[in-house]
Amino acid sequence: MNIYRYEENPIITPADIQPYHKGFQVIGAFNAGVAEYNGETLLLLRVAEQPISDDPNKVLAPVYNTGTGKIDLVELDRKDERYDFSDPRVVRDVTQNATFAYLTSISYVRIARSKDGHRFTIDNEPFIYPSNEQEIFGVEDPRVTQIGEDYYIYFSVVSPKGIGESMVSTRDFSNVTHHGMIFSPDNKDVLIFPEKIGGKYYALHRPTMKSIGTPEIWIAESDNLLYWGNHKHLLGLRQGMWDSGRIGGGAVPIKTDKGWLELYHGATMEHRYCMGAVLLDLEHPEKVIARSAAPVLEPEADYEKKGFFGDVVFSCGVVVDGDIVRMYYGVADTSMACAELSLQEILDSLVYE
Ligand code: MAN
Repeated sequence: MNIYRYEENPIITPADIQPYHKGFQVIGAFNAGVAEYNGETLLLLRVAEQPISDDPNKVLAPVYNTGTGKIDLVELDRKDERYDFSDPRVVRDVTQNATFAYLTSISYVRIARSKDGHRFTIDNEPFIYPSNEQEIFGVEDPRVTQIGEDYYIYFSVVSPKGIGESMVSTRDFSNVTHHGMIFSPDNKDVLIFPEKIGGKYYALHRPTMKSIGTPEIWIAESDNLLYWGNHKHLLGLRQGMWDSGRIGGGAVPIKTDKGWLELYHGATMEHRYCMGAVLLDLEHPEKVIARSAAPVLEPEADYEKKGFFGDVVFSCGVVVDGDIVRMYYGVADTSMACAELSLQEILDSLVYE
């Protein structure tokens, strides 16, 4: 597979972004949703900000306060045995089956705009910011589906009640309508298809089971994009392969004459995240036709291997221009990169079921 990684990668780094919160540092600008609007490529960046702690023994966990609209800091002692601090992303509660007690940063969505797809100017203000009880630990990993003039943006919302997916819509990336939670916890990686199929909207989603089952991709249908039903399991993990630990949808499905091409992420149990592809039937997207044996893109470059959480390439959106797939992707939970791939080469690399 020919992969052209941009020479200027990473194209956006935390250093390019002014913190929105006083006393915080930007530790991540990654996992951006992608939209084409008004002749520009928009990256809906997940910006992660972390409170600066001057005491190395203390972790300051940021929590959005729905009353004041500000971020409160919860002070945690690294020696406190009730908590596990080993994962840089989260603080786990050892007494509660290692569930997340806090996140170590808070994420929101900020827009970066570009005319050439290479050089981006970043908005000063957040675009989607926590606003309710379900979002007090932040909003993450947005994806954008354009249907006609409307852009539907959906993202993970994180709170002590779990991680679900909420949706907003906009026509101008300025005025936003909130539609609430469309997939209840625990669920992530929703991808809405860009058109109706057989009179229904379709979405991929990724429930995370706590009792039985593993984090795999499901498909659901809807009449109105808000209420989703007829859920079916679509794609599973594969033991011993690059997608053996967890999988989830990545970019909005691409319509080709061979079927819907979905670029999805897969990780091993050791949390090495790669991108791969699956081809779904054009008229019956719940049918898998073919799938990548090897990843389409895997962490190889230094900026993909090293960072806040290394060995991660994670795409939430692409721009398709003829045969060229411009894949924007988060690297090491830190920055944004871009690579160009050939649509035909991706299709040719798939193994038919
Ligand atoms: C995982 C990672 C983090 C994220 C949390 C909550 O640990 O994807 O980046 O903040 O889940 O969604």
